[in-house]
Amino acid sequence: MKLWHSTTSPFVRKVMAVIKYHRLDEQVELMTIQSSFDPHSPHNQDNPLGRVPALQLDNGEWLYNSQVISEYLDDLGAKNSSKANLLPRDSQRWKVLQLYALTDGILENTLPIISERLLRPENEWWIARHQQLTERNIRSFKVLAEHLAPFGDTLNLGTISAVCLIDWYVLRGEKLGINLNEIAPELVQWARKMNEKYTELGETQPK
Ligand SMILES: N[C@@H](CCC(=O)N[C@@H](CS)C(=O)NCC(=O)O)C(=O)O
Repeated sequence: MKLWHSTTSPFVRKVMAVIKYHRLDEQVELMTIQSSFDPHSPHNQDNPLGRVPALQLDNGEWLYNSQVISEYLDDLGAKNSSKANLLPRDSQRWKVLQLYALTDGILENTLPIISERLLRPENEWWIARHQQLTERNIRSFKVLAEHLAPFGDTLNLGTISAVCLIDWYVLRGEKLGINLNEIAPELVQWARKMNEKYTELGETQPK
């Protein structure tokens, strides 16, 4: 299999954590790009959506979207090893998917902000929209903390997604004009503990 990959993307990191958890490293060749926003970046030839991650299966088919790819690899890994699924099959499944939906929603709310702040001059930023999205994100971080609490330090696709989101927010905090340590210090602390406890997370931290 081949994976369009970037070292900073929280979506890619989630997939990488699944790969490491199921020890699929040797089955997936990483193709690392410099900028997912670059229209000339080679991943655009394989993913019409222009996004990373994208995974090519051994039969040549492509999978787009980090959640679809993560679930595919989680199924594959669980079938070939004795490790439990990261997306549970029991009633916990919906709670884990809800965590994923919250983290994905915050990231999708943030992408239009970060792309402008990284790539456009300040006088072209749509400030009112950034404020609206940021307010939604701040509300959502509080709800995320409530939803995370019952999981403690367990590892699943939802808690992995949350760690990837939180660390990415800390990495990009200055550009975003948001200090997550002020808004949700308990989340930053929780992510730090998760990174220490699980090599899948510690080894995939954004650089
Ligand atoms: N919902 C998608 C989002 C993927 C995504 O937006 N990735 C970013 C990198 S962090 C990207 O490729 N952005 C390119 C662009 O927006 O042009 C997923 O879960 O895979």
